[in-house]
Amino acid sequence: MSDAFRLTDEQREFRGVVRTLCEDKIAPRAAQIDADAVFPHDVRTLLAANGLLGLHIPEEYGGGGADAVTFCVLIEEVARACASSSLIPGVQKLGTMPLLLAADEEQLRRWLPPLASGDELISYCLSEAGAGSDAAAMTTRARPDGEGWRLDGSKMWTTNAGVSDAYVVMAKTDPDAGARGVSAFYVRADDPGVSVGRKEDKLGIRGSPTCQVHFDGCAVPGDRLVGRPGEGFKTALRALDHTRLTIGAQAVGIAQGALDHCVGYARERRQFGRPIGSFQAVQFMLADMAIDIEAARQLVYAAGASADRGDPDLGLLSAAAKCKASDVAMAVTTDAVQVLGGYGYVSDHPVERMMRDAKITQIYEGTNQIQRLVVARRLLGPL
Ligand code: COS
Repeated sequence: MSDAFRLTDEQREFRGVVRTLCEDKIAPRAAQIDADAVFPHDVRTLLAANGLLGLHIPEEYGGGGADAVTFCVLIEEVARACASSSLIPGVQKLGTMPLLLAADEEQLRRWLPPLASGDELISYCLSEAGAGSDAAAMTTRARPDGEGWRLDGSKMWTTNAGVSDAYVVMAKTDPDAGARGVSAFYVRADDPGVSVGRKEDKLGIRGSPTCQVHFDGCAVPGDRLVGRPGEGFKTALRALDHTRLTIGAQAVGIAQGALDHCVGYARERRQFGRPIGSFQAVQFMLADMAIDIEAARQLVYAAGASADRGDPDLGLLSAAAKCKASDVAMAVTTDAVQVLGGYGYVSDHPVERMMRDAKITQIYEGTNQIQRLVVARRLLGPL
């Protein structure tokens, strides 16, 4: 479909270039990446070489200086080919966002350039085994230690753990102060006391490693504190306001990939002497998929534009975009498997992988129940 939300000429041109790159170099790898369940270092190198791992980072720190809508276009196009691969730039933004929002100038000049070039990757550590939706219930501690801090605890569900060079870690500096007792830290993967734990065996996004990260008496210097003590929870949630819409873009990309495959299949596959696309039952399924994808895309771009304007209602729009687009992706990919019938259920076609990949978009960066909670709280205010 054409875009009612009018991308600029530059954004449309960018989309064309990225689409070609993804179709030529990433889509042919997607099935193998899923089957191997191994981080695709070749795709990381490809994205870095094309300046796509620091696209969102301001130019003064060596990045591409792209706006949020352009970043959505990138994620959508990579996810259309391979959802696992789209998490490489996606998580790079999630990990750098707390820095961009709260780090001081000296820290940004030190930490961002290797991330902008793609020489380094960074992950975001918020969730724990007992603190998922209730993120403020985290128990990871950071205690003052001489001039610096000492971190103890374990984080869970950390995307790209093990391949990342650095982690932004939310830890309690004042356990009695609830959400106001959390602080954010920049931790290097090779800092003493940091270790990567169990790698999860997942339903989808199997080429994107998800692991526990342990901090065992991990000593970091004082200048690793990001922002002020006690402001880490707000920094973490403000970062998610900027990146949940990115999950929306990923969901749109996965759904578009599934629809594109279905349309080709419906033209070719013949039953009862006719292409199955000539049956209204199939036509209406394809039409509904296209309508829902376009609606979700418009919401994602609207949230991106809200981020670019610095609107105060970004959190609401971002949560809405993530929630809507991920629900659409789950429905569209499930229908895509249905359109292909038995062929959709086996790995000869990509739609079963897309259906498995779509499921996580309803869960991570806040379950869709949490997204609805965020929207409802904005609607109702304090009760
Ligand atoms: N931006 C900045 N600050 C925010 C914020 C936002 N989007 N949302 C909340 N805050 C602030 C609040 O204003 C409050 O600060 P004050 O005490 O100074 O008023 C503080 O953060 C705590 O907020 P709140 O009381 O609403 O916290 P709750 O524990 O009730 O719940 C939710 C917050 C549930 C929204 C939050 O924990 C959440 O988003 N959970 C999901 C976590 C998540 O997405 N995890 C996935 C991680 S990536 S795999």
